[in-house]
Amino acid sequence: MSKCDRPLAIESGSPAFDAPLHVGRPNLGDRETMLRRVNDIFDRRWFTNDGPLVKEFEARIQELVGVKHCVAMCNATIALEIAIRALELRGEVIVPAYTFVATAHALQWQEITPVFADMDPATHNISPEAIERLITPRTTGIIGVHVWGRPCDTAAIEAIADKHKLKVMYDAAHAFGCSHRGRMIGSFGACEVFSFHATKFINCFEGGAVVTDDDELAAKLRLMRNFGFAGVDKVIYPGTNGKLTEVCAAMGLTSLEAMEEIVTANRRNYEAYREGLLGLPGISLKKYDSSERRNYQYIVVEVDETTAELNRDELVAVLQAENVLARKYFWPGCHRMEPYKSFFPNAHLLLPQTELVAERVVVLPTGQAIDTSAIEMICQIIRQGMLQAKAVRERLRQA
Ligand code: T4K
Repeated sequence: MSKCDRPLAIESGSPAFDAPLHVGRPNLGDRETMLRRVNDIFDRRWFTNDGPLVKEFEARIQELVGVKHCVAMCNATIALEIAIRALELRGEVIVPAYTFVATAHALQWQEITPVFADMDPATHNISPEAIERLITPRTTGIIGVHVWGRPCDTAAIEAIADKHKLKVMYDAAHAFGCSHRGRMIGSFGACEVFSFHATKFINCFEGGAVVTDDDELAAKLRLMRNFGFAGVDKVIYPGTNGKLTEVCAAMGLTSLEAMEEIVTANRRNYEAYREGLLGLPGISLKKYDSSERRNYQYIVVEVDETTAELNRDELVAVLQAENVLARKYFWPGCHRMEPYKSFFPNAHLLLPQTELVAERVVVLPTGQAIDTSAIEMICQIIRQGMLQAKAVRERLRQA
């Protein structure tokens, strides 16, 4: 049977893939090198608290990003919280509604109100015009998010911040290894935060970092990451425990050594999806600007229900039946999650583009764990789903 003749799993119950294809399957560096590093950690009996591998990891990131300081942390959420506190943000801070909920929670966790701004639908990033409309006397800062690794309009955001005397930091969880106007992301604003979670392009199992060129801020971040200790028995600041462990740093270093291979695999996958989805009405793959450095970490497709045969949710159902665990990031938007939904029940009225895009986006599997033949199959399933839209809809109605 050719691929085209194969019945869709949503109809036949027999999925195209035996094992689930995840969006965030972790990438791996060289296994032997990692195991050697873990053995060395055991020999040294130095497991955490600013160990030699954490220091090496920080130095590598400083060099790659071109910043003076990298303060490694246990994950990006804690890194955001610490950075927000170190910058002394309070009152209201403007953030995009279209982001992973951690961006908003990092503020709310310390009783700062996240004020949700709408996006530019072309980039999915926070709209500078929307930011300006939301500034009040309580606003102290702006957190831009480089969604999918595509840079925010940093020049416009920073001009607004200068005009209103606000602080700017960026959530760069998706943007490690990416550049903007020839400069690496990580070097914009007062500081930027990377995520090295298992599902990220470069991973530490769990990990994050704040990067900055500001010596004073970096010193404060280091203190806050380690309970405020400025030496044995000497606490000079309220702090928390945001430390990265040695085994996580070992994973990060090993992952960094494989960075070029991972980018190559991601780019190969992106090109395969581009080819496979070409010409499908209502289906558009978000493009990467290859004149800048990109990590190609996310395969983001928009389904325009006015021209596509199936809407996004119907397409996701077709894919999931085939064991392709496509995701609807960042549906329904932070403003429609708790506690924000209860705090601001009418927020959606100010977020028309976020509302539209959040209903259209589907993120597809990529990374080292997937090959181009699997991608061809995924694209074929999408094509076939669209061709057999009537039958698919009927089946979903019955389910
Ligand atoms: N800011 C932004 C803009 C972010 O996107 C994120 C995180 C953060 C801040 C906070 O960073 P961290 O504090 O996490 O460092 C995932 C990730 O957990 C999350 O890190 C990420 N963004 C977000 C976009 O995606 P979920 O809700 O999709 O679930 P998760 O992690 O359970 O699984 C994702 C997929 O990966 C699943 O299909 C299963 C698969 N998977 C997952 C893990 C952990 C694997 O195959 N192996 C694994 O080890 O959040």
